[in-house]
Amino acid sequence: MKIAEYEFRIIHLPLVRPFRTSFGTQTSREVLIVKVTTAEGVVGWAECVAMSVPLYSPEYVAGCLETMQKFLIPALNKVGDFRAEDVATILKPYLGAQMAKAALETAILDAQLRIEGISLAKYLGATKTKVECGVSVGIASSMGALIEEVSSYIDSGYRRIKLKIEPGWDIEPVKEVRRLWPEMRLQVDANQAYARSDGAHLAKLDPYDLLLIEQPLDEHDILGHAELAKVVRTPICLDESITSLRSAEDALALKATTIINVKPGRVGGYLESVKIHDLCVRESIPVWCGGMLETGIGRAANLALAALPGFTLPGDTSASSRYFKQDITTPFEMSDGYLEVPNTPGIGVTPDVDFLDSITTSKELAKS
Ligand code: SMG
Ligand code: MG
Repeated sequence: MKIAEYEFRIIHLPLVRPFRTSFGTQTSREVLIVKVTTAEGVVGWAECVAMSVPLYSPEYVAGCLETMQKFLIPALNKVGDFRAEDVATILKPYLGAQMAKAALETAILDAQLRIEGISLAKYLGATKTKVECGVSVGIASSMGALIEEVSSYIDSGYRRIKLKIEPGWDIEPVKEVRRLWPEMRLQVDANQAYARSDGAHLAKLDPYDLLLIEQPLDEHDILGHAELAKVVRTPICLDESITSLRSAEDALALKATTIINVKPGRVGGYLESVKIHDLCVRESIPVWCGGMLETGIGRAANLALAALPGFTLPGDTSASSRYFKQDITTPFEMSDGYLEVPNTPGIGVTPDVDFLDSITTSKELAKS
C-alpha cells in the first residue's frame, strides 16, 4: 500500500467537566488527529493520545507532530510501499515515540482494513460485540461533589467506578464510595503519586475490596511495585510503566503487577496491544483497556481491542457524553452499561468533517 498524503490537525474540544488527577486538572482536550490518504484515494483516521503537556507521559501533542513530520513520515516515505504490519519495524530505529507511532500505524491500518473490507475488531481477534463500560472519576473538590458525580455515573449504567487518588485524597473517598455502593466494582488510580515508603498507608485500602490499585509509584520503579505488592493485598495494576510487550513481560516476571491496563497509544499501537493481550491470556493475567480521554476516533478503535477475549475487566471506555458535549464522530451511547463494538470496515467510524473544521486550530499536510 502506498500513502499519498498525511494530514495532521490539532483540534480543541472542551470537556463536559474538569478532570483532576494527581498531575493536574484538564478542562479541555487538545488532540492531534491524523488522516492518511492512499494512492488510490482511500482514507484512514487515527488520533494521537498524547496530552498537551508531558505530565502523564513524556510525549506531548506538539512533540508528537514534530516527531512524525521530521522523522517518522520520511522513514515511511523512504520505504514507499508497505503494509500496516510493517510500520512498527520501519519506525523502530526512532526511540520511544510510542504515541506518535501508534497514531500513524492506526491510521494506516484503518485505510488498509477499509480497502480489505475487514473491521478492526475482526482483524484484532475480537470475540465480543459489545463491551462493559467503566468510568474514571477525577479528584473531586469535596466528598459531596464526589458522591454526586459517582451517583450520576451509576445512574447512567456504568459497571465499574475508578477513583483518581493522591496523598490526602485516598482512603476517605474510597471508604465513602464503598459504604454507599457495597457491590459496585471499584478501583483506584494514583498516576505515580506515592513513594515506596507509602506501603503501610496504601494497605489501608485493603478492607474496601478494590479490583486494583493502578500505578501507585513512579513509572520506572518496577522493583518498588514488586515490593509494594508484598505489603498490600489489593492487586497492583501497572499503566504508565507498561510501554511495550517486553516491559509487560518483565513486570509480570518480577511480580510488580498482576493485572495490566493496555493503552494502545502507550505501547506503540494496536498490534503491540494484541501481543500484550496474548501474553496476559497465556499467563492468566486479567487485562483491561485504558482511556486517554479519546474522541470517537480513538474510542472506536479501543472498543475493537476491548472486545478481545482476555479483556475481562471493564475498561475506561466510557460513552461520548462522559467527555464531550459534541463528539467528532456519531456519539458512542451506552446501553445497559455496554458500548457496541463497531463492526464496519476499519475503525468503523469517520469524523464529522464540518465539525472537525470548526474546532481545528492548525492543519498541515505531508505528501510522499
Ligand atoms: O479516557 O476515560 C478516560 C480517562 C481514563 O483515567 C483515565 N486516564 O492514568 O488512566 C489514566 C488516565 C490518563 C489520562 S488522564 C488525563
Ligand atoms: Mg492510569
